[in-house]
Amino acid sequence: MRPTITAFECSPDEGQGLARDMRVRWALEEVGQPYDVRLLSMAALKEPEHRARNPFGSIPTYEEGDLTLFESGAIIFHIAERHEGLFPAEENRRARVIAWMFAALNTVEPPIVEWEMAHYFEQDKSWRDEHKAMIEERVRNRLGDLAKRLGDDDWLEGSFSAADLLMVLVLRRLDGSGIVEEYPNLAAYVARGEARPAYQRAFAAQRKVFEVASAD
Ligand code: GTB
Repeated sequence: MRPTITAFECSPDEGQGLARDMRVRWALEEVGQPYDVRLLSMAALKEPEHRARNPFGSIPTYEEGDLTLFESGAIIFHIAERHEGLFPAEENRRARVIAWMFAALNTVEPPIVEWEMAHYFEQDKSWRDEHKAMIEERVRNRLGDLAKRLGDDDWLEGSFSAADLLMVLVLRRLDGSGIVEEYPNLAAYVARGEARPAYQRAFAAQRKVFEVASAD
């Protein structure tokens, strides 16, 4: 059954693929599953109709028959379970991929989100520089550990998996900061993810939404 996902009608990232619908688009492209997109305004996100899909009034969501899911991690997990290509067949490797999915969302992403908040919303605060430096140290701690573990490997667990999909997009949230570039193997890892044809298709699809919206 063809799923429907939700995305911003007018994404604040202006087509850079930083909003979390990109995770779902990329996963669906990796497994070759066509999908429909329901575009929502910021106001529509908070309407009861959307809150029935996601109690927090956020994107992305995923509807497939009588199943409605929210939380990008849960959606990627669902797609990976039901299609070939994002989870390894071997049980222990699959368990380790799942651990890395949690690591991307629970261990690496939180300080990066904090960095974004400080970068975008604390510009006028007197304590901004001190706070930003503290957060950057936390981000560098995580990235340093991740870089050591990845080493010269292409992907986190042998071949490309749902874990890499999430980790690459989490790292992309630092685009423009120069921090990922301090770890050449991580920068190459992100570039490898971005070079995948499925990533390119997903990126082009979300970019098109921005181009159509800005042509209006
Ligand atoms: N934990 C949830 C998940 O993983 O699905 C988080 C969902 C979430 O925060 N969604 C954001 C949202 O809907 C969009 S992705 N926000 C609107 C709201 O809640 O009212 C976060 C995001 C937004 C914009 C940019 N950007 O412009 O660069 C990047 C990331």
